[in-house]
Amino acid sequence: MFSNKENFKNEFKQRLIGKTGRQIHEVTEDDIYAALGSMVREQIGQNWAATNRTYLEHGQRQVYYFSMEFLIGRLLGNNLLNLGVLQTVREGLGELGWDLEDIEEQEADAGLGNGGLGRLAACFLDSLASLGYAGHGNGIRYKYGLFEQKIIDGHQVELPDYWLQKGNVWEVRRSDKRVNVRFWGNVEMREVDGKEVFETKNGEDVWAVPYDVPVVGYENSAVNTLRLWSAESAADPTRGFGSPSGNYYNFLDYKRSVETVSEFLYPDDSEYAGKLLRLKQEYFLCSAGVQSILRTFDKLRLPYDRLAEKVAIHINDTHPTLAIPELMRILMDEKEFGWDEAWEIVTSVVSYTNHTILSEALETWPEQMVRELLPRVYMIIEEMNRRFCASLLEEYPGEQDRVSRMAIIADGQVKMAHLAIHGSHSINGVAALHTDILKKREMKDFYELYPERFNNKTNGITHRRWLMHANPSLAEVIEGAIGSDWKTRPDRLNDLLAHADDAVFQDKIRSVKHTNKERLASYIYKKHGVTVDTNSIFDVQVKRLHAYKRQLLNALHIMDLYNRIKDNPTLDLTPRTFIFGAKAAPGYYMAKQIIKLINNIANTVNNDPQTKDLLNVFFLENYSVSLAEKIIPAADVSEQISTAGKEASGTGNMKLMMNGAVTVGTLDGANVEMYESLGDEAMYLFGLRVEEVEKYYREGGYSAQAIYHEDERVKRVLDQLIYPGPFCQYGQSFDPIYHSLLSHNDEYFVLRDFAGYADTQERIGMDYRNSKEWARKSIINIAKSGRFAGDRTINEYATEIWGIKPIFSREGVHGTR
Ligand code: 26W
Repeated sequence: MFSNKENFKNEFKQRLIGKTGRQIHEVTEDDIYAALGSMVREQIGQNWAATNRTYLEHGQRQVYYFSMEFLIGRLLGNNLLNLGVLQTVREGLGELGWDLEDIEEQEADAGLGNGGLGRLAACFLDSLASLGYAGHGNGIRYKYGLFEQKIIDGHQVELPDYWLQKGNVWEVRRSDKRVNVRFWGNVEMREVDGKEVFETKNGEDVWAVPYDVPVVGYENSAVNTLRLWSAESAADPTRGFGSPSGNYYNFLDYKRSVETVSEFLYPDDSEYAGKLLRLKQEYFLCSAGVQSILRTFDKLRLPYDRLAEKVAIHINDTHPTLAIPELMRILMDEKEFGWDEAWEIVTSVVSYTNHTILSEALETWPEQMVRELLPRVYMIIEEMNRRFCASLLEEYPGEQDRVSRMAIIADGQVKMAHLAIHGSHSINGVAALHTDILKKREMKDFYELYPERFNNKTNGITHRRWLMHANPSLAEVIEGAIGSDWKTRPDRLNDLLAHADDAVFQDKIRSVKHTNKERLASYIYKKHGVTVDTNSIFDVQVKRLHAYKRQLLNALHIMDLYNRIKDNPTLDLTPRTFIFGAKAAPGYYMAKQIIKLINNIANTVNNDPQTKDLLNVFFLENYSVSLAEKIIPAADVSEQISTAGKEASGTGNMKLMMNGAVTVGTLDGANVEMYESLGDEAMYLFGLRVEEVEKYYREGGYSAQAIYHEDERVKRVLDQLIYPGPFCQYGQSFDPIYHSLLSHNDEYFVLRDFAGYADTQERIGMDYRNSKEWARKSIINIAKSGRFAGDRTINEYATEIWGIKPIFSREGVHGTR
């Protein structure tokens, strides 16, 4: 089909006409996308079946990555790239008069995630397949992904994201592999041959139906599986579905209520307690995932005490922790294992990654909710807790306090992190600093108990999507300089260092950046009707909106720049375009205020004749994977300015670095490791260090008020938050922001870091003018970014946590058994 351009064109035209019943000059871009997508899907299908067969015959351990989020974005371009047919298709379509990029735009983003954690899961799937590991995803097929964001009068408005509206060419529904998930009910105990046997009666049964999405490896013919579960009613309408009064309308109501389980993704609700439906979703994912893994294992005809040889389950944060008690349940209630043997199996199978230090984001569930919704699972958690606490008392005699701190159930809550740590053989943080903080602070007690379980795996991103696909012109220039080894060995990007001072190469890097900036500018023009100065510095902050990420610090600094220009219209400033992209959780009031503030600032500075040539601000609505792919290649400056100690890792920092942006950042998360590689010559550091932040928290030694009174610039911008300041259009006043900084003493040290940030930004503005030096910094960033490729991370997980080796390689399949 794709063997050469002519074959492709012929086959494609036939399909297009066959599929649409239209003549070639009548087809729409949608038709083209659908026809091309189905062709690619079919091509993948061949290798998919073969991969599954290979894994089964090979008999090696397979990894299942359990995650409530997979923020995949679009697949067409990525699949063409990994299949190695991108060039053929781009040229073929071109000759038929179509632009592949326009066709790609027809695909809806699979936005099944909030942010970093979900995108990490998607990057990991790409690396697993591309490195030839038997590693699959297990998630939920939400009918609605993360909301679509509209900005109306500067405010965020949320709309449902019905991403499946036009269908999804990549998925395959596998009704034959559906499994039953039971909620509610009551547990009955019987004795059989002197053994206690438990069964849940009168529960509500829900079918979990898998939709499989192929995950294509890069030019190695491996195709792994992302299995996404959808909830369907398991009731039989002819049987009154359990109740004698059941009738047709009841049935429809019931069906609808059951299907809400996989209806929508919860936007990060770290600010507010979760809901019953979220708990249902978590169990739904875990129970369906575990059952389906055991079915695959059954094909090997091995005893279950050998499960861990063949299966690894990795849980992405605590959201899928119920996999632990669920596997216990099945081993004990259905496979007749005793507690101790079952426990041994479970802990050898499961490993866990923590992604957050914010204590308000640590999951807990009301004990009663778990007991009612999942009665048998609750019994098992209770027993785990009983045994765990007893063993702790033995280990730490007399230390009742420590035992209560560590308990899995305490104060009427089930603590998911405690359950996850106790039930796993490996616990990892996502950057060196983060893992350190977990060991020393957040999980200190557990680290003392299980030191050997703790380890670090610094995050990484797939260079295939974020460099080769998102920034093809950069990839080409890199290839021109160092060849193409880096495509399969991203650490080889390091070879670019030899070219950092080469004036011709610097020119090429600069010109690629400029082209990307023009591409983004034309997107902004289409969206906002505004022209952007592509010679200005493109300064980018794109990420979830959260107080600790400090978009507010960026915003206050822009206000200050505005003031300085107004005071001195001939101020010697390098023109800058500040670009923001961010979604706020719908119930997160302060985050939404900050979005409104940024939009008001944009309104003021973009329209003031004195500032508009020096200062522009754009808040690009609906930040998503596909928008990131447009913004990131165009960035000159990358804003990574979280309060030290708060950002577990960050991954946007890595994507921007890989695309040649220079970071202004704090020593937080993976920035610390970036700085290790880059030093002061290629990265701009500012702000409090973790130790200083911690000291302030311990000693209450920080006074936001004092800074407000001492620093005139700070005082001025804060006062401008209040009506009738220059950013208070339509009578808007930002009192809540003002008070969070002054009355509530600025929890995230925005004011404390303001001066350092402003000075650093001033230096950046000056340094940017030296275009040779700037290009050099940019090249060093690209060169050193190989360390942050997901391939490195996945190799570490594979050898140090999962104990697996690659099965596929570009040369073929590695030896069996
Ligand atoms: C309980 C519901 C919930 C769901 C999602 C709470 C919090 C979330 C977050 C959005 C989790 C998240 O995305 N964390 C991020 O994970 C990245 C990958 O490891 C890290 O790079 C980021 O620092 C971390 O914030």
